[in-house]
Amino acid sequence: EKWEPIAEFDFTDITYHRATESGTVRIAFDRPAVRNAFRPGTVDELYDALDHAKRQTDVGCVLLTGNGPSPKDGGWAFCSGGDQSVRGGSGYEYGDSDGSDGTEDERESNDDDQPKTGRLHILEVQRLIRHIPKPVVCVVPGWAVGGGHSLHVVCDLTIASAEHAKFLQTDPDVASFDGGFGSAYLAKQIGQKKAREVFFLGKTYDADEATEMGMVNEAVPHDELESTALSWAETINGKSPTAIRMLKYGFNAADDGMVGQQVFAGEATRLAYMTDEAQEGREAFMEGREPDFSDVPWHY
Ligand code: 1HA
Repeated sequence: EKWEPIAEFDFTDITYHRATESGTVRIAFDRPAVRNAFRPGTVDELYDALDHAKRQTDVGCVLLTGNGPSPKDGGWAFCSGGDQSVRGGSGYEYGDSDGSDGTEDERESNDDDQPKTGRLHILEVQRLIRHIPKPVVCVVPGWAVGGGHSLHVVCDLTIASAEHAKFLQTDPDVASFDGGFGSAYLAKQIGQKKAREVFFLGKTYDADEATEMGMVNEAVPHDELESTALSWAETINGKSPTAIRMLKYGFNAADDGMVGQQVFAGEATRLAYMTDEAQEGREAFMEGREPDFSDVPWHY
């Protein structure tokens, strides 16, 4: 078996595995009967898994995918975005995976007189994918729709099933809109006209078209999707972790403005702390003397 479950979590809406032979984790939406739509609890689980993956210093790559096929009709999906069946007047409502209406606390938060706390924290997940110090590869076995499409956009790489992957933006159909990475960053990938077409016309694109457009790296036969993704991850895991991390943040920096600079600079500080120069600065302070940087070269 190539994967083993990460036991410390008791997830209901996602699965979380670690590869037995490499520093790769696989996070998958696990609601195939609804094309892997996410509800608030799904998104919270996804956040927790990604945050855990972030902290594993022996993990270099995250695969983000959707389990399938659907037990109902055999259809495949990466993710169909926000679960429309739990979308209420002011947000998305929490509920249990068994279809019941949730715990007492959750029900309370869904009371019509109460402010809804059942919000989809999907934009926080997008930011985590963006800032996690390792590549996130989106593995698309079927539909990538709405907020699911936006998730694939924000991932570092996308690999898609040649037979089953389909890319579609329905945001304006359901009166939702991702005015951030899902649209503006998509335009950086495929150009302004094409990105506006994706959102304004809501056409469905297959894996070859999406590859041609530049938002998918490669379309591969469905049977080879997971093994190819794993081999990409293994390739990444063989590279210099520092170089990969600095490159990811370098690619992000210009588009992420001051936050992009901050994230990049945080890594530069980490590297700088490892120098003799930084040791001298700290030691001088601790010893109550002036720092002596006279031996430090002004590199060119
Ligand atoms: O963009 C955002 C956000 C942006 C910024 C900030 C927050 C955001 C939060 C959310 C979102 C969004 O994601 S908005 C976009 C929400 N998603 C959609 O509008 C997609 C709705 N689904 C579809 O268009 C289609 O179902 C499909 C293209 C994904 C698949 O079509 P297909 O293959 O014909 O299957 P279908 O029969 O439609 O679906 C299979 C089952 O899955 C159906 O249930 P069943 O009749 O078997 O009981 C269907 O209702 C269910 N399903 C599919 N997608 C969703 C869903 N149920 C709930 N929510 C869904 N998203």
